[in-house]
Amino acid sequence: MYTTELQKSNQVRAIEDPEKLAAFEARVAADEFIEPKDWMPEAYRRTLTRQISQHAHSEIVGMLPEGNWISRAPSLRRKAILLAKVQDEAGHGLYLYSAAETLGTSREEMIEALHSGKAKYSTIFNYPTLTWADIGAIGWLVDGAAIMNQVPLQRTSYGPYARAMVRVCKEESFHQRQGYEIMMAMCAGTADQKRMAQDALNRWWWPSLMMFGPPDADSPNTAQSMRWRIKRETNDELRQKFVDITVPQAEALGLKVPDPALEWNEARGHYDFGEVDWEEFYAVVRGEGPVAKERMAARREAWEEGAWVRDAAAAYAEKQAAKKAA
Ligand code: FAQ
Repeated sequence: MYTTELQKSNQVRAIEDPEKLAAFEARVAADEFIEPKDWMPEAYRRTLTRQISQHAHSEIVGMLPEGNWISRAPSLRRKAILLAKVQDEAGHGLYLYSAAETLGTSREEMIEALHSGKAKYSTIFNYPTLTWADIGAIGWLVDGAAIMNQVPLQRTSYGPYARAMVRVCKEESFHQRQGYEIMMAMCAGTADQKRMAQDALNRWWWPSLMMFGPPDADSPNTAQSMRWRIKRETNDELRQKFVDITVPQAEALGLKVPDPALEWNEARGHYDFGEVDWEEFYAVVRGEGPVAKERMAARREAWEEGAWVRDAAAAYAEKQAAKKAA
């Protein structure tokens, strides 16, 4: 059972110095950035460490489904673009681990939490990439959902996270366009290519909606994170925005969104859409996604095989420090 919002808020108030807490909350309310050496409530530090490190893990695990297609991209141009995109994701992971480290948890601890299954990463990366059209669908939908979630995070209250998001968002918008351009090429191609594009949309649509997290009513973290301006929009608000922007893009491609309940609601000025399969979402969060085991095995192997690089870098740094001291 999750702790209720009121219990959480009472715990924070019971533990923290009331004057410091009030001053902190006033700064957040005035939209000031909180910086690493500033005083912050422990729960704020914990929530940010959790969210930023899980975001970093998602970027790194997110390299795997697409990395799988680098050697099979259909042309040199596509290969070069995909290679650059996957490298960008590594860069995002690195900025994010650095931002999380400023809160006092080491990179090794975060990686250990990922490898032991204690830390989460986005559910979306537990689905397989079966055809080239999946690479288009990932750029269009997955990067599209990521941007929708990350643009507001450029105004998150923690300075290092907000600044990392500025660069990440610029790169993600290039990623989204490259994905949409793959979909455009496939939809303007042969009947088989268009069928592949539709099949990719069918398989990636619902998992993309899951990326925004559980409905607000079932989200244990949203209310406090909104109050502390860690999150600037709720899971449901962002999911709705994503649907509203993406449905016309599917129509422009001549593709059908796989949701019979999808309908423009004139009165609301938004699309109504069907219920996400939340049981599937929670199963994937628990580590039961279709390729979850493969993803974690690949990450562990990469970590172990990269040990010599980390050791060499540490030995080099030690040598340089000794030289400087002498
Ligand atoms: N997957 O109370 P909430 C990308 C967990 S980056 C797994 O609503 P919160 C780039 C959540 O952690 C994609 N777990 O939680 C790319 C919490 O569990 P905990 C990643 C999920 O934090 C593209 C519990 O459920 N983006 O794609 C998910 O307030 C292409 C309850 O949920 C970010 O991480 C999920 N989908 O809101 C790379 C953005 N949803 O930790 C390669 C930053 C929820 O308490 C290729 N993060 N959970 O045990 C966020 O904005 C938030 O953390 C949310 C979740 C919105 C994801």
